[in-house]
Amino acid sequence: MAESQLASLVSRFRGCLIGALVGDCFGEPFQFIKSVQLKSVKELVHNLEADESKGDTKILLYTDDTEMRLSIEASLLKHKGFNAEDMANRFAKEYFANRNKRAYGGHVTKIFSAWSSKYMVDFFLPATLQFNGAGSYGNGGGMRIAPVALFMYKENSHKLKEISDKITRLTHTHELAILGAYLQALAVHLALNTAESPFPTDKFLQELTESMIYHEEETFGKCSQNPPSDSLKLYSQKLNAIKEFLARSDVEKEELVETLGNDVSAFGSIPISIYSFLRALTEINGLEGRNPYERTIMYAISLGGDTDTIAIMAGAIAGAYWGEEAIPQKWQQNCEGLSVTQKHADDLYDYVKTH
Ligand code: AR6
Ligand code: MG
Repeated sequence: MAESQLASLVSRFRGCLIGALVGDCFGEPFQFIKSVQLKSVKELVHNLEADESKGDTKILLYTDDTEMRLSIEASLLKHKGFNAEDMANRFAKEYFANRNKRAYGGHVTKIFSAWSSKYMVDFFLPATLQFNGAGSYGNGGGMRIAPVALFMYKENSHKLKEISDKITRLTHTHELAILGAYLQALAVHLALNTAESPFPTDKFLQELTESMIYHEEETFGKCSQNPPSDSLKLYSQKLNAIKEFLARSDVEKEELVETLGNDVSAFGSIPISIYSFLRALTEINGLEGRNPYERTIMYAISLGGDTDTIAIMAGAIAGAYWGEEAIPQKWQQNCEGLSVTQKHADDLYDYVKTH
């Protein structure tokens, strides 16, 4: 797709959710591999593209990331907004139906069990008890948040944050998980609303950074007697690091991972997902001939670590900007859950058009 041709809004809605789905399904096979190489990511993609449907194509399965994303979409559409009980029940129902298939996070499943009690009244309570009351800082909030940016397409970032926070708090109450999920939602929301070409990287990073500085101060306090320690400015600092990395041409994977992370924590995965999208706006060695969406997914996975979740988050941002057309048909058709994802994207688009 030529850089000057921006995708239509409906194509961006579909691009966002299908872009996320592909990231999850393509990232999943690399999830537990110690050292992922770009060469092996290319091999997976080449095999999949070369296959002429001889009957031996193995559909790539989605993980907990997509399972929970689909529940969020269904619940938002049904209730025309956030409904804690309905969303919690959908999360739990899907988990108990497929519990061995989707590789859920190590602790979040305790919350599903608590919700299933017939005495359950406060659906926000079980998450507050995780990790001795500290709450989870896993990336489970960020991995599933993309549809919220679509649902809130016409709203401002404060409204976006309100709903992102509520959905995240159902399972993750650590402030870094909540801020991280909001950062991911905002990145998708900004990409979706960007009508400039080429993509305005500096403006995008500046908006994300300003918003994170504001919310980090709001969350942790800006009182001068009690200045937040470095760790409490994690996201704005990592966004600054992204800007510096993008200005250099020689960044090694080790340095990136050491600074931005590539693990199951929100702060160790959301920044590197945003970086992957931005880095893939320009050519990447070894990925010549690939479009920016394809580069985003293949590059994000090649960084290793929590590959399905990093690729789902990078893919949602890339798809929201580049649109459905940038995602090769063959890639889409090899993913479990394509038709329900397409339907949810169209339903969310219809919802925002009429509200
Ligand atoms: N203290 C120590 N470790 C923590 C803490 C904490 N406060 N919070 C999280 N962890 P979980 P998720 C670690 O269970 O966020 C799937 O593979 C801890 O090791 O809340 O939904 C998905 O694809 C815990 O087991 O689940 C995602 O990649 C882990 O973070 C990921 O898991 C995950 O936190 C999402 O997991
Ligand atoms: Mg994961």
